[in-house]
Amino acid sequence: MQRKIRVLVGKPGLDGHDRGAKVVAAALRDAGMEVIYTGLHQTAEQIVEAAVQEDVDVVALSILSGAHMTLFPEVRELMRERGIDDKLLTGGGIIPPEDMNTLAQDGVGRLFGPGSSTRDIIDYVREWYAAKHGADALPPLPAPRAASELGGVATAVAPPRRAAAKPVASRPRARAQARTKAAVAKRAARTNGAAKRAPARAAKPRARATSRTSSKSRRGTRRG
Ligand code: B12
Repeated sequence: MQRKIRVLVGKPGLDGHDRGAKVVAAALRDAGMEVIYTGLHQTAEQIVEAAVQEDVDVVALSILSGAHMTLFPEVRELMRERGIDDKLLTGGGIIPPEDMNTLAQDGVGRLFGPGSSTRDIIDYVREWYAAKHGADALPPLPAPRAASELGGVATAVAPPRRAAAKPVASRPRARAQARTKAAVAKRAARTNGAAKRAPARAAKPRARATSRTSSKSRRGTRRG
């Protein structure tokens, strides 16, 4: 029978880095999984208790504090004690490859470091689930959601940002830049006129001022 894969994303210890956990939790959810995020500062006991109560298939820890060599074995041991060591224990964070290898020997699944693709994480969890329950038990991946359904959140299926941007003329910053350019041009025209009317001696510095203004306005044009 097909059902959603249930994943507990846990943040054990004093580690306050929650961005990776949230990114991964959202990606797994968007891939059709049922995701429970524990929030920050959980003990290993709290995480395993939640895994038992929520009857999850996967316990996924995010650890960027450097305490992974303590926390993964602790959670693995508690999972054994509670009889849920047939579930997948995986995760990621700042974990050196040699530590990943050591933890793999203790029954911890694949671990993902910085820059890992969420696609790889999704595939890994789905492959583990298919290997345990059979390919027929694997629910299909949901169709990518349209940008409109995501309330403006950019995803791979959202149109490129520039296409969604307001037309240049209606943007307040562009309007302000246009007003500045017009004012500079008006001032330059006035200065030019004065230079023409003024005696030759006064014309020189004004001409320099004019060229400084126009070089500034040229730079402004390039930036804008
Ligand atoms: C942003 C950041 C912060 C932010 C955190 C904001 C937040 N709410 O998350 C702030 C400024 C608060 C911060 C504080 C600190 N930080 Co900091 N921080 C970073 C930084 C620059 C980026 C982390 C990040 O968000 N990356 C983006 C996310 C998307 O990537 P990610 O977390 O790595 O997640 C990916 C993978 O790791 C993996 N993954 C992660 N979690 C999970 C979970 C599962 C289930 C799976 C499958 C995969 C997975 O998949 C993700 C997608 O690719 C890193 C350096 C780095 N380049 O990694 C340092 C870094 C993590 N910080 C570090 C340190 C030391 C600290 C402080 C102790 C500094 C201090 N002295 O105060 C404090 C600790 C704060 C605390 N309470 O814990 C060190 C950790 C060193 C270590 N463990 O050996 C790092 C590595 C910087 C360094 N090079 O020294 N930090």
